[in-house]
Order: sequence, then structure tokens, then C-alpha cells
Amino acid sequence: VTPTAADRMQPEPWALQLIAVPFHSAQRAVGMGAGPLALLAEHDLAGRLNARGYDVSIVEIEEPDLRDGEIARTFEIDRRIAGAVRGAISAGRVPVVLSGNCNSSLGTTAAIEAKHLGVLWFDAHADFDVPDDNLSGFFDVMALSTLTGSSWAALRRTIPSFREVPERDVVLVGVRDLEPYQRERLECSSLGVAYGGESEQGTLEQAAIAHLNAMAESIDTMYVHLDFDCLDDSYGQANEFAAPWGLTLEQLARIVATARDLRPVGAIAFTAYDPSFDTDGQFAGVAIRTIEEVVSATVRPA
Ligand SMILES: [Mn+2]
Repeated sequence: VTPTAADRMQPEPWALQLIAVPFHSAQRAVGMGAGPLALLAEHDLAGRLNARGYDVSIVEIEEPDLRDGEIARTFEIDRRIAGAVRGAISAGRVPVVLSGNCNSSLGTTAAIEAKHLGVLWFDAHADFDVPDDNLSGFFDVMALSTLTGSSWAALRRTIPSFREVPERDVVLVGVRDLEPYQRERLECSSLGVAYGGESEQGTLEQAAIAHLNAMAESIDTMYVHLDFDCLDDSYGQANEFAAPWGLTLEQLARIVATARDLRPVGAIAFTAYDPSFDTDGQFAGVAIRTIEEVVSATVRPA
């Protein structure tokens, strides 16, 4: 597969479009929904990227009608994300989504121009529940199963040009905080999984790279999705679900660089930073560094 589609869509690869999606369970600025706003307003993310040579523009997704139900609002947010991502791409900017929740991936991937899109997804969790086995009632635990076509069939198709990504075209890295039913669902799937966890510390990176190499055969463009809780909790607490035995920044940088060398990156997302669990502000600095490293590994300034 030749990576021409993405070459065409990145005429000015130093121009970024930050797309703020400040929602948690479709509520604005609540919990993880406050993360994108804090990174932009309090930690000057745009200024930091500017200083690295990027031309940065920011848009924020507006809050949907609060009279609608949570799930209706969630899909409306995703339809709006798809519009913002499409706008960024036609303006020659690489979309960088800052989202409270991981379901932003549904809108973002819908708008990426690619014949065969692959997904590199970093997360401590699988986000792979389906409505029939989910116990938490937390919609976002179904983000990846919706993206891969196992959940919410009618609603996901309301996102313009949404396409299901085949499970074999997804590499999930750092997943480790799993209920037994969730681990079983992963093991029965075709996702390329590089598990985190104590006994996987020595093999995680190798496994991720092997899965990436296999996935590259069938895709032409990559979407990179990073839930901040993929990182080891020694960096601080990204959100209420932070877990030990996660990725180091060095591992993350090497995996992302491998991905970039294999296929062009069409869009990037950073999700799930909850400032209310980062009481000393330690994780905010880590989040900014993570974004700087992943962006500079994937989007090269001129
Ligand atoms: Mn997640």
C-alpha cells in the first residue's frame, strides 16, 4: 500500500490544528472534560508547540443541547469533531485532538482521508466493552468497540463518513487494568494487543512494534490515539483510573517513531487528563511533554 493519501493531506506539515473537546460523558469541563481546557489555558500548550516551530491554531467543540440524552450528546460531539477534523485537513493543518474522553476517536477517524486507516491506541484500558457486557454504564468504555464495529451500529453511522476499522488494523498498547471479562474479550478479538503490566515490562515494546509491522501491511495511514493513563502512574495521576506498570515516555517515543516510519500519521489525539486528580500539578507537565514528544515525532517542522 502506498501512503499517498496522507502525503496529499499534509501539504504544510508544520501547521497544527488543536481541536479542544472539553467533555466527560458529554458534560463540559467536568472531570476529564476539564483537561483540554487546563492544558491550553493554564499550561500554555499552544505556546509550547509554537516554540518548537509549529504554526498552531485552536478550535473548541461547542456543547450540544443539554436537553438531549447523554448518548445523543456524545454522538453529536463526535459529528462536530468530524467537521472540525475535516476543516483542519482542508486547511492543510494536522488535526491534534485534545479530548476528555476516548470516544472522540469516532469523529476523528471518520474525517481522516485514507483508503485503509490503521489505529495505534495507547491506553491502560481496552475501551472494548459492548453494551451487553458493560457493567460500569460508562459510555467511553465502549469507544474502541464502537470504532471497530461491535457497538452502537445505528448511532455510529450518524457520524458523516464514519467507517468501522477492522480489529486487525488496531494496535492497542499498554492495556493492563482489566476485569476478567474484558481480558477475555480482548483475547477473543483480532486486535494487536501489547499488554502492559508487571510481567510484561520486558516485552511490551517488542510486542507493540511487532504488531505495528504486521498492521502496516494492510493500511496506508495511521491515527495515533493516546489516553494519558497509558503512562506509568509514577509520572503522577493522569485520571481516576491511573494504574501501575504502564509505559515510560521513552518507550512511548520509540513506539511512535516506529509507527511514523511505517506509515504517515493523519491525526493524533490526547485524552483523559483529569486535573482534579492531579492535585500537585505534576502530571500536567508530563502531559505537555508527552504531547511535545509525540507531535514532534510524527509532524515534522519544516
Ligand atoms: Mn481510554
